[in-house]
Amino acid sequence: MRLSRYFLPVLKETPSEAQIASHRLMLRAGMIKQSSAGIYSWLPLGFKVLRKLENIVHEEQIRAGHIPMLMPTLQSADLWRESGRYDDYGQEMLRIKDRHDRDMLYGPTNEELITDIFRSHVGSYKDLPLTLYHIQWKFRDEIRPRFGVMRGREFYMKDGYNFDLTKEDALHAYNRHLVSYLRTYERMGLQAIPMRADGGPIGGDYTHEFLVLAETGESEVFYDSEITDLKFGDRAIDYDDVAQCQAVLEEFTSRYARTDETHDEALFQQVPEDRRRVARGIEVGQIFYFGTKYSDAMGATVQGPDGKMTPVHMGSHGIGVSRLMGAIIEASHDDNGIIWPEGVTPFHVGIVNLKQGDEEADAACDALYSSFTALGLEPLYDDRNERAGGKFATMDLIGLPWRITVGPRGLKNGVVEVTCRRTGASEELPPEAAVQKIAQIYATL
Ligand code: P5A
Repeated sequence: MRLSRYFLPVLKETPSEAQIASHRLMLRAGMIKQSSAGIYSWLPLGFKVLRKLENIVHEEQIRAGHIPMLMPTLQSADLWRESGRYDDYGQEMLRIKDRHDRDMLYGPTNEELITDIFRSHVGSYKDLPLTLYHIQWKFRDEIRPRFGVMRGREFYMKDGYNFDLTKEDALHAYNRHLVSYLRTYERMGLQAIPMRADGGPIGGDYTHEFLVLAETGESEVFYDSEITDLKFGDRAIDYDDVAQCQAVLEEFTSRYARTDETHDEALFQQVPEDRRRVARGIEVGQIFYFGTKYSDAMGATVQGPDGKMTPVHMGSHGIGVSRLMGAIIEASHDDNGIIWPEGVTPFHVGIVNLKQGDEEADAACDALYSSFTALGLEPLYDDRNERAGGKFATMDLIGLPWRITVGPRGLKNGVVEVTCRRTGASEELPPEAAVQKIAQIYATL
């Protein structure tokens, strides 16, 4: 993409309404624009990152054997009356009437809708296990929407639902989700720690939240610092292997790690004092096992091997896809702007032309652009007639991990400058070597 043809409405001023770095930077980098409280338009740069996050989530869900689908945002209130949650959900639910005076709602989550689909089409244990998921907009009429996409009213969520014959099978589904979530967050350059939490309006008392540690996080968390040494990494995993998934769950949840809702001071005191941490975190996902709560209420049963009808065991599992963008920026920025991890960056590399209109510089930039594109990488080429300082400031603000600076002086010596956004380190390389270096970095992802 050439910047002269893109739509990147960066702001010079720091917006006064933004209290935390991610919100400020997303507004300044022209990624989002508030449309009303807690509701945002996703401008091209923000939308690009959202798609990247969504793709990673899809890839990891499919790898785990979960099946993608799409349910609507608007739901009929009748299903929620069946589960008893229509009244329970309170003011967070946006209630709407259609022209026939029927009660509708903008879905805050989809347990009822998916249970209805399941009971309409599945009648035998032979069709189990089954995990269906979608990535869809949700609406929760939060009393205090704030921090930009972090606590929105309209937000993008991946929500998955497992249906199993037994509690044991459903717990395997739970473990599978835990493993796939660890992989998902790590691919986004994040460490998200599973912590025992509370079921809240979803239900169930077996649930873990995934938290990214950050001073600006909304949750208070208590944990054993040893847990931060754990990495999932690129180990091989067989999602059908019950023991293997269970072992990962045990490895990642055996140390003390809880949100304030389930915090137990007496247990916490058993952690050696030098490892006890009280901090704040951003909740980027939550997994639940709630047994037969919805299948009992809504009659979702299957015929078991003994011929008897039995309610299915269920869980639901959510990732806050739009919130993740805020969490990544909170975890990865400096005074000059965002620093995207390579796995989610909107463009792979920025090309800055120091002397637009100079024949050689223009030709060298065009050649770099073609080389990257031919390799399947997306460059953002700042081809505007602007001062170098302004171009660098924009590149730093939008946070592309790699920048190539091209100017007549370097070209005389046959080199361009490659700069790493994270470290600020630069090196001079011939253009082909610069392309190779950057291509190699992305090839290992
Ligand atoms: C699990 C999937 C559920 O709703 N039902 C379907 C279960 N869980 S949850 O924890 O309530 O939400 C899942 C994740 O969504 C994100 N999230 C939000 N993101 C932005 N703004 C909000 N107002 C908001 N509310 C929830 C969180 O990341 C949460 O973990």
